[in-house]
Amino acid sequence: MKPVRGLLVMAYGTPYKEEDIERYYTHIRHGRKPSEEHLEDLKSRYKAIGGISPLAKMTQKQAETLQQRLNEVQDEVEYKLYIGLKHIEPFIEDAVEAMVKDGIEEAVTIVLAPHFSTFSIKSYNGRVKEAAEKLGSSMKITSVESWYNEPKFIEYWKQATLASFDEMSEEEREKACLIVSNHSLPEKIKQAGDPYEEQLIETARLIQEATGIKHVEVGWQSAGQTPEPWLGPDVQDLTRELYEEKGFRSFVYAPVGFVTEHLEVLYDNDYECKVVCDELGANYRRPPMPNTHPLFIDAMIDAIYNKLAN
Ligand code: FEC
Repeated sequence: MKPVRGLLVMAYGTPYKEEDIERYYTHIRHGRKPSEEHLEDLKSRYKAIGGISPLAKMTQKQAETLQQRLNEVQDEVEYKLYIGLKHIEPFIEDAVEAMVKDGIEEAVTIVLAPHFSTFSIKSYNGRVKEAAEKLGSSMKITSVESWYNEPKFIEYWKQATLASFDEMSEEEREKACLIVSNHSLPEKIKQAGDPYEEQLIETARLIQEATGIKHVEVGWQSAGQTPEPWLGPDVQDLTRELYEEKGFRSFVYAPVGFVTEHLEVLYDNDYECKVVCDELGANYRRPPMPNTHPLFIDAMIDAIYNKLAN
């Protein structure tokens, strides 16, 4: 029998039904209940995308596809899947407990987010380590920290963005700009040497190099509602500026920091950025997210094997 290796796939998590929204939001806010106004605002955003987010189903599908493919491409170990979420059950700690109960001695972990930051990946991995230590487990854990520059990940976005540009007439293409974005984070992360910003800039550079698209800009989206400064420019402000100051008339949005069509893409891009484009009289395009595309799944497999080899 082959040895079993745990595969812990982690993701942000989403409310499963409307009644979950408040406790989910409270968890995101480190246990502080949101104000009635903020809660209503979030509820209305979920309503606008159809009630709940497709994220829960897609996380499950992505994780299962990754496990299946990992068991196809190699014959040395049997990967056993565990899913751990940041803000709703099954929590990261539940997944670690399940691995320990199952007697898993070795595991790899990966977060369904390509860019490293202390706010995101470091906190996911920290929770894994802490949970294992609390349970007195000596499980060997290998954690992938980022995969923003994996060649197959870039290839996915190359094909997806070029398909959007191919839909344009020659004339439209001349005045079109690709906006590559990620979730904004408080600017203070930069003081601590966080590589998050540079990693997004590098993803954008690699996509531009691979596609030859002439006009590529980097933007930030979905910033939180706090008074401190967040990484910018915000994609909506950037769209206006590029329209007014540089004369672009078509925008292709590639929110490469996300991997599926969830609230931040369906609302912040497909609704909010589209509203800005409509107001300006510009064209809005957003290629499909990676979801379970084979290039995307294989990019994560390459990242796992690169990490295991080191
Ligand atoms: O589809 C869905 O239901 C949920 C999608 C969702 C994803 C996601 C990813 C990231 N976030 C990151 C950072 C922050 C910071 C705050 C924050 C707040 C929210 C709120 C919702 C939410 N996030 Fe999120 N995020 C998603 C959803 N996020 C809902 C609360 C309401 C709002 O502000 O819109 C601010 C927290 C605070 O107030 O203290 C910071 C980062 C990612 C990408 C990495 C990852 O997936 O882990 C970074 C998906």
